[in-house]
Amino acid sequence: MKYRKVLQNLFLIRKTEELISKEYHKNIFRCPVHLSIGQEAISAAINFVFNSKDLAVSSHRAHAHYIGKGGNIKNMFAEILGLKGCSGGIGGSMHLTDKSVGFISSSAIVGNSIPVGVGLSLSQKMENKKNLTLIFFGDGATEQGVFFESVNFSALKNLPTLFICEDNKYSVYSSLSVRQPENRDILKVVKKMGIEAIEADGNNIFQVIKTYQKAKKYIFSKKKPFFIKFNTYRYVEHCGPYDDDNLNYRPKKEIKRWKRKCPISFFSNYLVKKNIMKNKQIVALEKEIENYIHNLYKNSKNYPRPNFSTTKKLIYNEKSR
Ligand SMILES: Cc1ncc(C[n+]2csc(CCOP(=O)(O)OP(=O)(O)O)c2C)c(N)n1
Ligand SMILES: [Mg+2]
Repeated sequence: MKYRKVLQNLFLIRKTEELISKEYHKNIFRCPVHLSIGQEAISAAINFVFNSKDLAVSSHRAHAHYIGKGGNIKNMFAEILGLKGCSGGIGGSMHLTDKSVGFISSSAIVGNSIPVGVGLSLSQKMENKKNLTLIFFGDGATEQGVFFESVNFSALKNLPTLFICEDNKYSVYSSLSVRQPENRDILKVVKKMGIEAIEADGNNIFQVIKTYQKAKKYIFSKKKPFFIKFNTYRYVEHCGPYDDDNLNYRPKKEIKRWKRKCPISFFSNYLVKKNIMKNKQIVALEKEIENYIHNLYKNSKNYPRPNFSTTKKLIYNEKSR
């Protein structure tokens, strides 16, 4: 394993999100942001197993997936600033795209991108491609009707779909216990619908990589879809850059427990313990990436504004068919 590269990927996501968090109060971003601080390992592992021809779609919490898939971070900053970034400046944080690395789209409507991902995997199967589609969504999205239609269709047609549920235990302020009957296990539900499903520790990047490898092997050898549930936790508020621990919808003990399981501390401690990297080297790499991200952000401010007179062309209507 390329340890330094793994740590680099983790820092790329954390430092981008921290910068957005620090800058948010200036009111220069033209959209709300949903940060993945605490959930980085699931995205940082992507390019160790999948390549740019494997496609991906995501949800409202898309920055980490976009970066993990290799998306251009400068273009993403520009997009969030309302400039002509990765989605032409008309999408914002929740509608990211970078076709060059196979990151097709993300969507603000919970569950909305799941059938799009299944459609992409259908096209991969029809064109005999040796690639698959990664669909990232939250635990809340598994309560949408379209999730079940998508799982059913993918199972029925034996598509190369990898469903990736980031179970951070909450949908906005609601925990699983107030949303679903006790003991409903999404893995059992999905398995009964005909899809192999496993869960793993989403904060342990070794487990994440291993689980992705297992899923990929299964999808190509059995020619069937696969479902992963990664257990994880977000550290800041549902939408926005601050913590909202004062609202008390999450027990203090629970927050503390998950903060001790920080994916970056976990991996850094491993590297130090095994004498792979010294603490000093880790701190230096962190600083290097922080500066790198800062420069990308600075340069993204020079992008032009979108030309709104052309946006009409982008609206779907009968004539644009
Ligand atoms: C169809 C729909 N219903 C409700 C919302 C409001 N909403 C935005 S994010 C969200 C929570 C989704 O939770 P989850 O899928 O677990 O993702 P997480 O935010 O935890 O990453 C909700 C209810 C929405 N955007 N779309
Ligand atoms: Mg959630």
